[in-house]
Amino acid sequence: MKETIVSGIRASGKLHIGNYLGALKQFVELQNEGNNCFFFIADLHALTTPFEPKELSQNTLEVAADYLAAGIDPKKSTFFLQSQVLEHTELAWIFNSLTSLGELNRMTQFKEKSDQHKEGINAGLLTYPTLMAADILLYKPTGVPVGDDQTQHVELTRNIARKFNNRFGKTFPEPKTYLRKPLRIMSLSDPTKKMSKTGDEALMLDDSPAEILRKLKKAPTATDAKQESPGVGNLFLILEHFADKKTFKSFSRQQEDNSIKYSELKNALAKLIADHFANFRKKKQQLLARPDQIQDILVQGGTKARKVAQATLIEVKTKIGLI
Ligand code: AQP
Repeated sequence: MKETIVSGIRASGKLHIGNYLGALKQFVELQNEGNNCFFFIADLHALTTPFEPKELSQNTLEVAADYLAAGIDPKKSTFFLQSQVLEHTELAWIFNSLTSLGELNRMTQFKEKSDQHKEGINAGLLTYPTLMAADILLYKPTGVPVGDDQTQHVELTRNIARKFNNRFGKTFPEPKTYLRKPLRIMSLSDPTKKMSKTGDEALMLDDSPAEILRKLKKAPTATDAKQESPGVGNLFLILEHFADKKTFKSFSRQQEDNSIKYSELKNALAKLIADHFANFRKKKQQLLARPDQIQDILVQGGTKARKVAQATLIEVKTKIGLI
């Protein structure tokens, strides 16, 4: 049975391999399986952490090009910019009024991001999950493909849907999280933190082969393979996704018998990642050479998304007595 799928990615910077393996790769698979997909660039969510106007518009173009170069096809998916569909913020306001402060305070992302951006903690960062609930529920999806770090927000979305349905009558489905395999790629420089666009240097999808190798070379490993090392665990996690079974087994065996040379592992991994994204890099360059075309795609996608979003919002407003 075909599913209705919704997901988005913040316009806070170019996408990295964590975004790809945790989210984007699945978006493309779900689209190509023929599901009814809504994918957007969360530019409003990008306002919740420090930003510069010029960088924000450039980041939005970069993320759009990342989506398209990775295989999101605007003929198959509704692909749009969050801020161009005004219903997102309107429904978010309604959901703010149905959500307790306690629930929002419990969100681990709020705690993590407040620690990361101590100078600029704004109310938007706290209410991020109610905007995310609106982003999702406007399209009444059955599934939300997100990485491991976003599952708590999807859980809150389900609670909001349930609360709304109980009080005002059945309106929203309670969408499930699509986690084909829970996955969290960690930072290369500090493998106790997740790889993130706004954190330490991440492996970007359009990094050149030389850049990939340079970044991997700096990743901490262990002096003795028997030693428990989160850095090595992270490299193997990435390897598992880019190497064939034979290569993965060979390095795993070397790790077990303590004969591994981490420089060889890093060289092999750098080549695998660089080869995997060779076509992607070409496509992204071509896309960025025509920003007007990217904008046209987003405007058309926005028009399509709005039709669905408007119908849901009218239903919601009627049920809660706003019309
Ligand atoms: N390290 C990661 N491993 C696996 N999945 C990840 N995702 C993000 N980082 C990892 C997944 O990517 C999707 C898009 O994320 P987002 O930009 O909307 O929000 P985020 O989780 O806050 O992403 P970043 O990269 O950490 O960006 P910044 O630095 O701006 O906060 C989500 O599905 C997420 O789970």
